[in-house]
Amino acid sequence: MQTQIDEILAAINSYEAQNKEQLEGFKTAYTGKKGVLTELFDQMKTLPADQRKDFGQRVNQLKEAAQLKLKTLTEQIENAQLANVSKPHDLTLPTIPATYGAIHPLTHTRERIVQIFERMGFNLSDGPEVEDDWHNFTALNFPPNHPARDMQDTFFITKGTANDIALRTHTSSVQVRVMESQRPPMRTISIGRVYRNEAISARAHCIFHQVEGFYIDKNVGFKDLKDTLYHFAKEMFGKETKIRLRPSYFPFTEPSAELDISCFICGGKGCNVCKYSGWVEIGGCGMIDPNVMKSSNIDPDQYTGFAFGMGIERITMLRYQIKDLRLFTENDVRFLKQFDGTL
Ligand code: 2NL
Repeated sequence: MQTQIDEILAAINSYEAQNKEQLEGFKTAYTGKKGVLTELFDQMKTLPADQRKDFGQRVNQLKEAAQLKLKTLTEQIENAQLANVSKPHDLTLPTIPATYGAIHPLTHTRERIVQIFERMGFNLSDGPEVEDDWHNFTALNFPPNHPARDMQDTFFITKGTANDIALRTHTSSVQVRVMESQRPPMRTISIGRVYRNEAISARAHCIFHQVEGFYIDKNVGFKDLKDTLYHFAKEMFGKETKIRLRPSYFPFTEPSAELDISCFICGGKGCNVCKYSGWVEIGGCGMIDPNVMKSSNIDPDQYTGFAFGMGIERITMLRYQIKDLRLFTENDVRFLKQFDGTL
């Protein structure tokens, strides 16, 4: 019995631990629940009473030795780790690459649009996203019973008053504010978030972005509209781009047209982006309706103007061949990381 305890004591005293695993090994072998010490204490209970006291004392000495050893080993390993951390930096190691954010693709498109129109002499206007009925509908020649004024299409904040408050459904409301507060000649664009009461899908969203612009002066004609949009299309989508205007209807312009560009993916030959038509729609345009001019106290007999509107998401989806609108608002880094970090 004595030799057995001496042997264990010798083993404890000579135990060496270089790492945490070996430290754990010590605990398992000696101080742990299933370790030698527990075993010896169990053995003690089976001894005749006259031997128990002596045995117990020795096992207790062994326990103290084991605990002291455990403390020493723990300290040794902790110190070794600290020493490791405070080692001088290895200057030959490659640096950790810096991770930069990326410009959101919608921001990228917006900045490019602003740049193109600013170079043509347009300035940038801004206005509220929470808008009144006058600026969002009435001043733009929307009749009182137009479907866009329906709760189904518009997020109203107050409804049933003389001048309802709603989230703007297009950026034309900003254009109205410019027409009211400035005098021709005026060339301006407004860009921003607009809201429609729509179910979210790959092709529709309740929040999206538009750019709208107008040019009002004496003798502004449809040719000026065409030239401006043609120049924009070439700058935005490449020199070879062609435009096409298809007759359409908007309450605020007369005549009105849809704006198509030749498909820059297939060059007009037909592909699944243009649905084999060779053309893709990017917005609408027209000559500003005389009623709209009158609402802002601009004399339609003296001045004429063109106006246009385009979807930023639509243009961005074409530029990068993005197939699902929801990607723009989900902020999944796997999507965002694919775009340039710079403008
Ligand atoms: C589209 C159509 C359009 C306008 C927007 C406008 C603004 C004023 C007066 C007249 Cl102040 N018009 N904006 C004109 C024609 C079309 O947008 O499809 N947008 C995505």
